[in-house]
Amino acid sequence: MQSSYQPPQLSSSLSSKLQLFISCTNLKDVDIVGYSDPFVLVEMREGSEQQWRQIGKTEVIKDNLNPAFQTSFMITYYFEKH
Ligand SMILES: [Ca+2]
Repeated sequence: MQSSYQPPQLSSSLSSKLQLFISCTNLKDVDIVGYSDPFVLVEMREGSEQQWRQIGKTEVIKDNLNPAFQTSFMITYYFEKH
């Protein structure tokens, strides 16, 4: 008798979409007048990739050394690789 069982695809079952939210605390003040105007540049490198790939950039928040950014980023997280 032949089995028709198919093992689940590991690569798809061990990954999940994540929504990243970014905040910072106690940033350095580099503005002469007021406080710094921070933003975050998000880059990712997956698996054997050599180059960092730009995922995106948050908005600029004026005069804030403890910013909580509104912009979020959807990424795929692979559980077996980290
Ligand atoms: Ca400023």
